[in-house]
Amino acid sequence: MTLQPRPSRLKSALLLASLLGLANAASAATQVDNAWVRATVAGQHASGAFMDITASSDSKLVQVQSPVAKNVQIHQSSMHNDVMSMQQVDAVTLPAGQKVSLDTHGYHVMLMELTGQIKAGDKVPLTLIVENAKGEKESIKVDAEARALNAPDHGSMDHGSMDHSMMKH
Ligand SMILES: [Cu+2]
Repeated sequence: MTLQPRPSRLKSALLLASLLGLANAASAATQVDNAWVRATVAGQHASGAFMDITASSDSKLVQVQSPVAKNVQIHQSSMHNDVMSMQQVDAVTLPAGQKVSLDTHGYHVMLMELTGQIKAGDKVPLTLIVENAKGEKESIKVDAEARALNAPDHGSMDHGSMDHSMMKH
């Protein structure tokens, strides 16, 4: 059978490619855990994404992309005289080996101009662009689970109860 070598060579090439892919994933410089997105109600145009990010070397989160939103920004919430506000930031600093939480109190990923409703249980694809101190960029893909508005795992300040449409972005 003279045809034998070609498919088997192709197969081993594919196997090699997948092994290399796994090796790349295992050595990824930045780890993302507990990614979730707040589910929305019909007609809501914005939502937040939250996660824990740990970079292996001094880095910064410079951009986030998602197919569910036409405009994705990185925001920082702050309290001034009991008034909550948030503003866009260029990047989030990720010190080497230190877990940085994007949560409902500080930094978060703002998904704006949503293309549709995000329902609890949906998997929302996010691509994080992280830049290290050498200026090298790494993109990390995560599937964030959408959780209901009343998800109980955050503190007294409920980001979800705030009406983003009334906030100055
Ligand atoms: Cu925001």
